[in-house]
Amino acid sequence: MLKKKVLKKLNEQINLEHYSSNLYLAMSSWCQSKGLEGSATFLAAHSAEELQHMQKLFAYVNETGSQALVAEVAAPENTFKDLKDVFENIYEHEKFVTGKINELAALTMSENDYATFNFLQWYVAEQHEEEALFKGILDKIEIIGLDGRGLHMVDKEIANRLRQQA
Ligand code: OFO
Repeated sequence: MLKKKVLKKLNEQINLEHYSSNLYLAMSSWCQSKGLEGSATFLAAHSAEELQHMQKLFAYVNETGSQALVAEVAAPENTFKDLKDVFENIYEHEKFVTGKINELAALTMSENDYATFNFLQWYVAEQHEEEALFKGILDKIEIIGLDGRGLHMVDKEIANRLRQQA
């Protein structure tokens, strides 16, 4: 059984991963509406990954004999200024998620819950990878620019990242 404090934070993280999935789905839809198919496909795949992050937490909580909760998920933003705005938002969001994972890891350590601390290491590594991925995309946007054919080139570049990950 998990300690109450740890269980509460894990359930909050479940909700946050669900929100992340919805946010990236909304971004994918926005990209699709702008004809940015590479980015739309990349973001839809990322939305599915976030659902897996949620389900992994869900399964862990239930395995401990505690109850994972399904709660209301806040509505994400659906409108963005441009593709740079989309990826700036993602990068900021992922840094926020990293902070939450770190808080959780620190809590489990102070509560002597080493099993959960160990479980969370997967998320620590994943956050490191994701921050690097999105920072890399933002760097490309900066280098190529979004004017004229730049937007098309960036969209293709983002589609390639998906292929590299597969
Ligand atoms: Fe984007 O890694 Fe989960 O939230």
